Amino acid sequence: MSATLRIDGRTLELRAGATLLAAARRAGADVPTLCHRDGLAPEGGCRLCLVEVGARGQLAAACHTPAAAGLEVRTESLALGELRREILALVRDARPAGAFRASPEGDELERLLARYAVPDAAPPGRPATPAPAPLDTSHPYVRFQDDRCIRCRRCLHACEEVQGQFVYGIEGRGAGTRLVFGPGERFAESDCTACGACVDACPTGALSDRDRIETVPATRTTRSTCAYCGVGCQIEIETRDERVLRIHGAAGAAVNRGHLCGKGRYAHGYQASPERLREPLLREGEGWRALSWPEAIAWLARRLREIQRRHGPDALGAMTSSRSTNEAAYLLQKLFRSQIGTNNVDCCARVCHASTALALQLLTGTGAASASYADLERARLIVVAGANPTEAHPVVGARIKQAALRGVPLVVIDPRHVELADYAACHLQLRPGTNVPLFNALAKLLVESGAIDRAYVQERLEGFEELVTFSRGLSLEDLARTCEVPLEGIRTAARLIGEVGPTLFVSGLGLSELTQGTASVMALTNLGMLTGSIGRPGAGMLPLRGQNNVQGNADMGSMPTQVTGYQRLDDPAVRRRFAEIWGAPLPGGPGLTLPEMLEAARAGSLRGLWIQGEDPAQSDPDETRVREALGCLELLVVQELFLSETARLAHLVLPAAGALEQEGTFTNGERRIQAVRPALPPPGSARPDWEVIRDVGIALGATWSYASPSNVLEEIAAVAPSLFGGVRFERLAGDGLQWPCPDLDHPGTATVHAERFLRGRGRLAVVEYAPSPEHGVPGFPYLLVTGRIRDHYNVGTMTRRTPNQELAPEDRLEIHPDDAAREGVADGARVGLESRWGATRARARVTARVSPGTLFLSFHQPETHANRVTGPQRDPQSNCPEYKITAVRLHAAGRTS
Ligand SMILES: Nc1nc2c(c(=O)[nH]1)N[C@H]1C(S)=C(S)[C@@H](COP(=O)(O)OP(=O)(O)OC[C@H]3O[C@@H](n4cnc5c(=O)[nH]c(N)nc54)[C@H](O)[C@@H]3O)O[C@H]1N2
Ligand SMILES: Nc1nc2c(c(=O)[nH]1)N[C@H]1C(S)=C(S)[C@@H](COP(=O)(O)OP(=O)(O)OC[C@H]3O[C@@H](n4cnc5c(=O)[nH]c(N)nc54)[C@H](O)[C@@H]3O)O[C@H]1N2
Ligand SMILES: [Mo]
Repeated sequence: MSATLRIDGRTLELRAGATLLAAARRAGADVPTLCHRDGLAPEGGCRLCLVEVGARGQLAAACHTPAAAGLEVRTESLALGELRREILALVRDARPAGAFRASPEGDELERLLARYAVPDAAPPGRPATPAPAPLDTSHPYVRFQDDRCIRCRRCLHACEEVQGQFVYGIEGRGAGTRLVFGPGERFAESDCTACGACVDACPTGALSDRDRIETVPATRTTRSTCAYCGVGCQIEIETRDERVLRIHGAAGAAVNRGHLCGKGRYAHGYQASPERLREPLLREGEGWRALSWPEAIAWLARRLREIQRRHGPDALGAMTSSRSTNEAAYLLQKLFRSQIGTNNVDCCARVCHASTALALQLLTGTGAASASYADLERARLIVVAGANPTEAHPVVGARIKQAALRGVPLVVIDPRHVELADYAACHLQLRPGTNVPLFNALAKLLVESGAIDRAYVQERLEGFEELVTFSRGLSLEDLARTCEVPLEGIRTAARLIGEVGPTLFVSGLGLSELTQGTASVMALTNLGMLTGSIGRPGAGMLPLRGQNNVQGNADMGSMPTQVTGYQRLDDPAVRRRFAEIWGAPLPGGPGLTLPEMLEAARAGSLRGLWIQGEDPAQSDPDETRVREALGCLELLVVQELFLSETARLAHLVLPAAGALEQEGTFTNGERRIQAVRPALPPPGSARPDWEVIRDVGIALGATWSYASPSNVLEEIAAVAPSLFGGVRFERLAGDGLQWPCPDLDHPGTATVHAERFLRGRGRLAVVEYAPSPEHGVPGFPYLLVTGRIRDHYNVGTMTRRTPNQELAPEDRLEIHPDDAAREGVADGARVGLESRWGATRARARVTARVSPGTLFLSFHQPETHANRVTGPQRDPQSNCPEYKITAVRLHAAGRTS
C-alpha cells in the first residue's frame, strides 16, 4: 500500500517531493499565500500559509514544509483564522494608511483582507513611508508604486526564475526595507526587459502594467498566437470597446507556459496607430487616390491580365508574407500558379533561413527543426551557434538561461559577446564568416577522440568514411588560425560535446546569412549526426526561425522550386493531384527566387510584382539597387498595415488586417500550427489578406468558394496530405499540432527522424571552407555584422509605433573600445560607414560586445539605411544574402550630442 497523509479529513496519496501546500491544494483546500506563488521557489516569509499539524496542532508553513506519510493536517480553524487576520493586518499596516482596502474585486492582498474580514482600525504610530518616491513611472510599460509594495519578494523570484534577469533586490532592514531595481534608482535605468513576469506575480498591484492604471474590466478575452517572432507564444488578448486593454501569456501553453517577452506583451500600440492604412490607395502622380474595394480588385485583376497577355505569365511574380497567415500565403502562391501560370513565388525565408532549410533538407530529408522547444528542458548540453535568443527569441532565450543556471553547460559560438556568453561554459568568439573551419575542427576532434555514437553512425548515416578521410587532411592549427579562435577553446568545446553525446544545437542567422550559409549549417549538422543527436529527445537541430509565420510561409509552397508541403514541381503524381484539386495545371519549370525577381525587374523581364507584408526597400540587401529594381516595375502592388518604404513605391496599396484582427493559422519554428483568432475589427475598410486574394482570384475567373480560412486549411490538408492531412482548424484549440500530421487521428510529431531519417539515411557532408568575398578587401578594414536588437522588430513598422521607440530610439553602430580609440570615435558620435556598395551614418556605441575589427549595426529604422551598406553577395546554393559580413571603412564624422 502506498504512503498517505490526511488533510482536512481527506486521505491523500503521498507524492514524492510535494510540500504541504501542494498536497492541500490537491485536497481542494484553499490555503492563503502571499509571498508564495505556484511555479516559483518557496519564500517562506509571510507565514500566511500556516497550517496545523498533528493532534497538538503544531503550526507549520505549508509552502515549504514537506508532506510526509501519516501526517494529519488542518488548513482551517478558528485559531488559524485569527492568526491570518493578524498577519494580514500587520502586512497592511506596514504600508501607509489607505494603500489597501478590503475588496473581493481588488488585488490578491485586498481579496484576502476581505476574505478574512480584517477590521479596518489601524493601530497608532504607523511606520513612516521609506525614502524613495512612491510612484515610479519612468519605464514605458511597467510602473512601481512603493506604497503598495509589501516586500514579499515574489517579483524577485519571478524575475530570476522565469526571465533569469535579476532586476530586483531588497535593501535595508525591518520597517526600512525597500525594493530596489538593479544599480539604478529608477525603473527605466534597470536591466528590466519588460517581460511582465513580475507584474503577473505581484499580489498587490505595486508592480503593474502602465497602460492599465485604471482597472476597467475587459469585456472579451481572445486566445491567439503572438505575431512577432517564430517562437509562437500563446497570448490572451483582453479587449473592451474595440481596444486592447492588455495582452498576457496563456497559462499552461506548451510553447510559453504563460511567459511572454516585452514585444509580445506590451508592443501592441501599433494596432491602433492613426498611421494604419484604412482604404485601398491608387497612385496618381505624386499622390494617392482612395478606392473602394470593388474598384481596387477590378483594377488589379485587369492589370495582372494585361501584363500576362502582353509579356507572358513569367513577367509577373509574388512575395508572400511571413507575417500573415498560412491561408494568405497558400492562396497567393495558388493564385500566381493556377490563375497567372508562373512559379515566380518566393518569400522572405529566402533572405533569412533559406540556407538552414536547404542544408537540413539535403542532409536529413526536411528543412525544419528536428527538435522542439520542450527539448530545452531535457537537454544535457546546449550549443548556441550564430543566434542571439535573449534578444531575438526572448522566451526561448530565458529558458536557455534557466537551463544554464540549473547547471546545463552552454557553448556559445558567436563573434560578439552576446548575453548568453555570460552564462556559457565556453564562448568561441570566431571571426565572422568562419563557421565552416570551426565546425570542421570540432568534427575532427570528435572523430579522432572516438567521442562519437558509432552505432548511430553505422545504422543511420552515410558518408562517414569520406568525412573521416577529409578530416584527416585538415590541420587543427590551420583551422583555429582561420577562425581566430584559440585551439584550446575549440578543444574544450569538443570535450564538452564528446562527454555528453546527444546535444541540442540551437542556431540562427549567424550561420544562414553568409555566402557559406548552407555550408555552415551542413557542417553543424555533421556534429548533430556524429553525436547521435538528431531524433533523440533533448537533442537535435533547433534553428530558431525568424518571423511568426516564416516556417508556415515556406510550408505553404511559397518557393519557386517546390509547391505546398515541399513537394517537387516535376513529380508526376504531385502534378496530377494539384491539377485535380486546383482544376488548373501546375506551371512547369522553376520560377525565380526573390533576388532573381528583383534582377529580372531591373532587366525589364519582370513587369509586375505583388508584395504581401514584406518591405524589401528597407530589408533587402544593397538597398540602392533594390529601390532601382522596384522603380522599374510597371505594376507594384503592396498589401500592408502601414505605408512602408516599399508601399511608398507602389502603384496600388491594399490595407491589411493585422494579426490581432484576422483569423487563420501561423506555424512556429518547431513546426507547430497554431490558431490565430481576431480580437478586434481592422481599422477602416482594411481586410484580411486571404480574403482579398480570394476576391482577386474570382475576378480573374477562378471558381473559388472559400468562406473562411478553415476552408483554405482543408484544401492545404488535401494537397499535402503527408504533412498536413490531419490538420483542421477545430483540432488546433490549445497547443495546435506539430507537423507531420498525416491523418485526423494523428497527434502530431514533436521529434522528427526519431526512428529513421525522413530521407532514409542521414548524410554526413564533406564541407570545404571558402572565404567570403567580403574577407580581406583592401581599403575596407572592418567586418560589419548586421542583425537585431531586443526592442525592435525587423523593419520596425510595428515596434516603432509603440513605446519601444522610447526604449531604443535609434540603431547604434557597436564598435570595440580599441577601434574607437584608434579611429577617434567617441561613444554617441555619428560615424560614417562605407562599403563597396554604399554608405550611411549611425551613432556609435563603444562596447566590448564586439571584438576588435568587427562592427555591429541593427537595421530597424528606415533612416539608418543599414542595407545601403550591405552588398549583393549571396550563398550560391540557397540564394540567401550575406547580411552577416560586409567589408567597411569608417569616417569619424564629428561629435554630436
Ligand atoms: N527583437 C527582435 N526579434 C526578432 C527579430 C527582430 O528584428 N527583432 N527578427 C526575427 C527574425 S526575422 C529572425 S530571422 C530572427 C533572427 O534571430 P538571430 O539569428 O538570433 O539574429 P541576428 O541578430 O540577426 O544574428 C544572430 C547572431 O549571429 C551572429 N553572427 C554574425 N556572423 C556570424 C558568424 O559568422 N558565425 C556565427 N556563429 N555567428 C555570427 C551575430 O553576432 C548575432 O549575434 O529573429 C526574429 N526575432
Ligand atoms: N541588414 C540586414 N537586413 C536584414 C536582416 C539582417 O539581419 N540584416 N535580416 C533579414 C531577415 S532574416 C528578414 S526575415 C527580413 C525581414 O524583413 P521584412 O519581411 O521586410 O520585415 P518585417 O518587419 O518582418 O515585415 C514586413 C512587413 O509586414 C507587415 N505586416 C505585418 N503583419 C502583416 C499582415 O498580417 N499582413 C500584411 N499584409 N502585412 C503585414 C509589416 O507592417 C511590415 O512592413 O529582413 C532581412 N533584412
Ligand atoms: Mo528572418
